[in-house]
Amino acid sequence: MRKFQMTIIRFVVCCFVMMVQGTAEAEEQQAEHLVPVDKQLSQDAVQRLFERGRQEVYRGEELETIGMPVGGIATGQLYLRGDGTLGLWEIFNRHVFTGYGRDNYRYYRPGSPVDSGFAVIMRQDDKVFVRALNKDFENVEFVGLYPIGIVRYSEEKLPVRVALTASSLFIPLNARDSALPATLFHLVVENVSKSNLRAGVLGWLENAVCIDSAKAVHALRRSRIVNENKRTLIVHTAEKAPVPKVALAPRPKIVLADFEGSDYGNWNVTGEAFGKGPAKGTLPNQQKVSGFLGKGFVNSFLGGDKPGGTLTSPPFKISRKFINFLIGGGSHAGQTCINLLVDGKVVRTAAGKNNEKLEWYFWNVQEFEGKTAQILILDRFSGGWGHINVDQVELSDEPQSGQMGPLEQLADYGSLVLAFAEEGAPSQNVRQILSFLGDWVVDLNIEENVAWPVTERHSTALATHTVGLAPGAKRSFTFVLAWFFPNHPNGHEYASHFNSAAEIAHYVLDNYERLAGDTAKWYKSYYEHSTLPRWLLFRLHSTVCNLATGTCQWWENGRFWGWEGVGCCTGTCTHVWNYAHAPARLFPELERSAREAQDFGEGFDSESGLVGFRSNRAYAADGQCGTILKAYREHQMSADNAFLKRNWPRIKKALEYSITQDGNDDGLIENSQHNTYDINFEGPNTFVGSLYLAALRAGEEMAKDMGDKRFAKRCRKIFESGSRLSVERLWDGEYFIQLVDLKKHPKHQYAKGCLSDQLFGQGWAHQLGLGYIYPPEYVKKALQSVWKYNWAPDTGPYNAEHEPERWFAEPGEAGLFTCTWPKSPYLAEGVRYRSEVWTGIEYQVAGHMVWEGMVDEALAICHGIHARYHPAKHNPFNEVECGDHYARAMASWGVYTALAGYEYHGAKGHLGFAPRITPENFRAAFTAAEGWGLFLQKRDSKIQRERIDLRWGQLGLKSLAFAVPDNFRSVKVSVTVAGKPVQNDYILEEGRLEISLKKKLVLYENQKLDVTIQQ
Ligand SMILES: [Ca+2]
Ligand SMILES: [Ca+2]
Ligand SMILES: [Ca+2]
Repeated sequence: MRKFQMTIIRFVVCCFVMMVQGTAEAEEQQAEHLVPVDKQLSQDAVQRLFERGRQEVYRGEELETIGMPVGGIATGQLYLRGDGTLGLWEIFNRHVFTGYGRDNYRYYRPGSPVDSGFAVIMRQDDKVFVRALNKDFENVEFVGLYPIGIVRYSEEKLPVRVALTASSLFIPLNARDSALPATLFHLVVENVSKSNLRAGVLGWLENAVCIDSAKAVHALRRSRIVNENKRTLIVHTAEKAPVPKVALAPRPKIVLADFEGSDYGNWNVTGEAFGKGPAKGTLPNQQKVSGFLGKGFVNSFLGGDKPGGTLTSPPFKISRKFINFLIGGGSHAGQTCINLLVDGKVVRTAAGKNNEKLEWYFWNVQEFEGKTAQILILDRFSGGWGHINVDQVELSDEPQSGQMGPLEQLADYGSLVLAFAEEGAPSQNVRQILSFLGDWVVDLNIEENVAWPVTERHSTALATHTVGLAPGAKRSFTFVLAWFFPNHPNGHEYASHFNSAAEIAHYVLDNYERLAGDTAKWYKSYYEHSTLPRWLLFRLHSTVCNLATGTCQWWENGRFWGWEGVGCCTGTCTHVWNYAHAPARLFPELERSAREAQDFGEGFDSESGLVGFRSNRAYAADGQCGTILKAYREHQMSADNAFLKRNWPRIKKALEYSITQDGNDDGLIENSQHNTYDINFEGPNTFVGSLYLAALRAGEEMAKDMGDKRFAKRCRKIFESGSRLSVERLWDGEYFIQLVDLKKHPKHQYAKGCLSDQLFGQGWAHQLGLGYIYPPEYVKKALQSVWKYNWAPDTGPYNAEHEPERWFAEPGEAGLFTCTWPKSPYLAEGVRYRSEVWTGIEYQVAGHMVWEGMVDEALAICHGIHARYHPAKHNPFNEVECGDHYARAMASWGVYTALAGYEYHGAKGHLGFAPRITPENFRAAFTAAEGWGLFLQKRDSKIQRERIDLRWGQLGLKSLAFAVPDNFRSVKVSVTVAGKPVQNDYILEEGRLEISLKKKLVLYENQKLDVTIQQ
């Protein structure tokens, strides 16, 4: 790399004049640019960003938004809410799309469709108190740091204080145990009174097996309380209901309405939206409507979304078990919907799914058979999707749906367990405890074995024995919640090792010390033993939780697969996942499987080398180049060359595809480039261009590793040309622009704009130890310009003038805009999402800034995100874009590795650090291919000490690299493991110390390698 830097100095000099001129011109134009140069960051404010600080404690209203994922990786999505109750419960293999833009960037409390909880039991002086652990407590505090959530409860008049800890098992490099569909709970009860008391815990859980299909299947729910292996478990299952002795043949169906007439007949119409009679198809300005039967149907889009109205059927007798109907249109519950009224009350309701297509839906109405009812179709919404489509309302003995099948194959069929790690109290004690409780959402039962019709909701409770606690004494109670819902369309990885939720709960408790111990070890290494600011550690690790949400799937065949955000959009999209570093560094096997099964597997066109960007046959220029970079990263995160060897022919082919797009080997891609902004860039630019150049460099390195010298040379040549030409043609004096003919391509370009992602590939190159792909002076200047022109301490004024397509930052909040035009007229039809703020881009840019030494700016950007996602406003664990828990946000890990100046190449046994923050005293957790631990550095004027404290697995080492201060001109280096010297050679060049060990060594768990650098 260094040689290359020499060769580029020549054109650095000749372009410098141009840089200076550009700056002067820009200053003049700044006045009109609505992003201020003054970022309103006082020295004090900047200093505070760097302080280790205290852990944030959230209380009161702040608890409302919190939802920390506490299930395993890719096992669904279960939230620990701010008050310690569980929420969301998306563990039943549903497909849920979580919304676009403001639909999900909003203030709300995550709901909870399943009843569950814990209560503390206290007996003192013949008094018994039972208090549920939730927000009704006087003092509730949330101090969760992903993956461990902690909620503390206290009340002045209560003799106890309780701390609830909930977490999934989370052990970097151990994906399988980190992907258990289970949550571990610890409840610590402390006697804070002055006299003895007895305390215990009550836990309860609803049987929610068949949560969605309950309304359609003929089945029973069964709940058992069992004692196994000295543990007590609530085991929830479902089973086929016995077939009635005299099976009734389905009676013929009755069509209540097919809407084929010219008017609504004896249905009553109000308002304008439904018109005088059924629609005959798609209405003016409506997207194409399909799925209705015959020629007519109800469609309230008459006159657009604005009008409202109602359509009410005459009374009819419910004379069948089901009501079937077709429904489409808006998803506004209660506002664009169809309701069933019995005795004037709404007993069933359904809304559309923001889709014009009508689909079958049904209600199980057995409990109302014989009663008189009415159907009410409602349009009470005038905004987007403010209409409803309905057709073919029928009474039938059979539900109409394509989704149903045999019970055992239903998506929500399986088992659900709450296990107490010890033997529980006998049921008569539990009965007594329940008598002290108030009202419960769902009836509690304590029977040892009971079954009931699946349409009814019941919870089951178990209690621990109460134990004596002297004043000041504590006792902890351990529970495991486990679920087993294997019927995902692609299966679940966990289902290849287990057969039921009970098996999973036992596995967790059988291996408790190792699993919980390793989880705690990571948590402590990352959060507690680090010198990094606590707020920053919180933020950078918080996005890792996206792995344990609906965004990610780990299929039964071992393939890791991701949406962009929960429920949208499909296919581990190459260009969105381009930004996500966390999974590859923490669980490299998952990313390797995505490369092999998708990018170089199902999504790979072996004829051309095209990597379909959604496992399809579609090209995205940024995604194609990013795939090469990811492949190199996955190789670096491997302990040997096996991954590279297996995939090299396809990696090379994929890079050749990009070279074909370049067309003339000049290192610039000029043609149409579809990309992550969901549009195509035309002409050369450094967004795709820097990714391309970094990919060529990665290709060169991999080719060398594979002994393919010719290809390495070719990559190098194209790279050097592209690097030179980019500066010659795309440098505008302050930053890199796009060369495009706006007359020919008036839409979706950025031209002379300042794109935040303009150096995306350079940031990647640093992550992979590939050095500079453009001259460093230009890189630094461009990044300073991104800061100057695109980061606003208040996004309000800019967004007031240039409204974003979607709002991910509200006025008053700080943020980095995708693109601005400080030196040329704003392109009103320019690059899509131009005036939006994406956390994934912010982390990408911040991470890169750290590599360039712009640490203040990087931390300010990250703090902007942290402030936007403060729980007073939003769930701090859910950074959204198109959907919740957006994958791009996992770019945060790139900031973390940059702060440590982390460099790693597993196959070569190389590990290096160059802390960019408090290098005189730095500690941070790190991961490698087969092990992880803590890196420590101490520096004074004479000596610098490094320690690699391996805490899990093993680490093969052949070479090390560290940054030393400028005044360390010649040094003496010693390397030891457990006090024993390790033979080595070293060279010091420009502040970088490279140490090569004479023999490869393997560091094992709990071993420490020490390096002393003495000047
Ligand atoms: Ca019809
Ligand atoms: Ca309407
Ligand atoms: Ca070219």
